[in-house]
Amino acid sequence: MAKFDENVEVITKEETKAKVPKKYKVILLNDDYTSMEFVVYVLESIFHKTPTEAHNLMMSVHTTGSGVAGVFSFEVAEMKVAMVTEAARQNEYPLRCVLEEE
Ligand code: TYC
Repeated sequence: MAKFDENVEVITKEETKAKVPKKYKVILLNDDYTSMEFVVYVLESIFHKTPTEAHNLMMSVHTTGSGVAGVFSFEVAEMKVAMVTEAARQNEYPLRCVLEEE
């Protein structure tokens, strides 16, 4: 609280609450045309999965329709989506992934 003159009082309150940054899921979507090998390659190279993790996650996406490849800050998640999309287009696959707020 600061008193400037007889008539005006300015009350200041410090903003102390640190906001927890939101996290975003990168969700891989199934399709009928992308090869299983390519999806495994994407999960290993872009999402740093082990060969076993990549295989299991790929099969889970294949059977259920979607799966979480990873959880990241918005900037990193956006970059992962761009990298997957670019690699898929280079290889002429329709593979898609999307962001979802956690
Ligand atoms: N369904 C694809 C196939 O049978 C494999 C696949 C798995 C594609 C996961 C996309 O995100 C995906 N070749």
